[in-house]
Amino acid sequence: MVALSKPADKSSFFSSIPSIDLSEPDPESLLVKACEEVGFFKVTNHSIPLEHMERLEAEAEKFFSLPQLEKEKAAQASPFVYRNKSIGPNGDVGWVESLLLPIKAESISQISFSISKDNPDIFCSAANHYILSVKKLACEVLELLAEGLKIQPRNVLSKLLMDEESDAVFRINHYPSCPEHQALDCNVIGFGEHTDPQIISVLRSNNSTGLQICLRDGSWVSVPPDKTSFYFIVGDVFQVLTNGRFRRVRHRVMASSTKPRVSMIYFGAPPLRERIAPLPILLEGGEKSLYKEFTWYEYKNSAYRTILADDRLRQFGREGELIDET
Ligand code: GA4
Repeated sequence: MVALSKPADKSSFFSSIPSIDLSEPDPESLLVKACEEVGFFKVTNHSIPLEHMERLEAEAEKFFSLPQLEKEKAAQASPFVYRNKSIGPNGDVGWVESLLLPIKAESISQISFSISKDNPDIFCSAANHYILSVKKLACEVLELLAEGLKIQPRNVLSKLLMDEESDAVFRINHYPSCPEHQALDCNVIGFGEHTDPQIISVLRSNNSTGLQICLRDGSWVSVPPDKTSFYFIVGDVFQVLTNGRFRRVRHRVMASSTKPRVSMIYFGAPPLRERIAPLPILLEGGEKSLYKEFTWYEYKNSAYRTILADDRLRQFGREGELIDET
């Protein structure tokens, strides 16, 4: 059921993944460079305490350790989506089980009763707390990026996430270890390669390996585990908003034969009605837009008709313009 990849590419940990220390003065230009060159960076010294991350992680682990039937039953009665070894609606599979949660506080409170029967308040408060903090951090980084790009107003990007109607989602992935594959010289795909459709994703995982990103030259590199930091992933819509200046990054997760992985990802998205096109100020020098205009609703709908590895942005490119990639 779960795809096996070719033998591992023996990629070493990528020591030069951009790492941005938010406590240093003027991180803007480093952030812009990271988005332009890699589409991926790590953020350290961000002021979200490790206990807050671990509190939600522990709650999620409790849910994932329930009997399979109970997890499936819980999901039927609730607005969240639980998936086991299946990703999206079009047949993608992976060695992963996930919770996909809407992020409005009312929904979280409703969901908590299904996720944690014994103690819904603990899950509810841990999830709300974590999501609010991560959203705040994402907005802070988007504001620094706007400054680095010299675009006004400073909240031109962050307001899309702050909007009451923002279509952001939150995902918790659990990659069980797969000891039965230890002897084989192949890797088990946890979550197949893809780009995120949204603006920016903020990922945090337990101290486990598995996440890999694809560099401009097509090589895959492993992201070193770091449970205290956040990894930021440039999504398709951010590439459009910057007219290709920032590059979305393909990424994937390999399952481990020894250590289970838990990751929590906030996908920062605009409201469904939002029209997506390059920011006008970035076209002032006479640069042409590389993309046809679309709403986030249109993009999301079309994304849900694709399979994971597809290039979802291609059909929104203007004819004759060279858009991607390596
Ligand atoms: C990738 C990023 C997020 O995990 C996600 C995924 C979504 C899903 O699992 O339901 C998608 C995938 C993601 C991209 C294309 C479509 C939609 C599965 C799939 C085949 C929640 C998202 O927003 O897009």
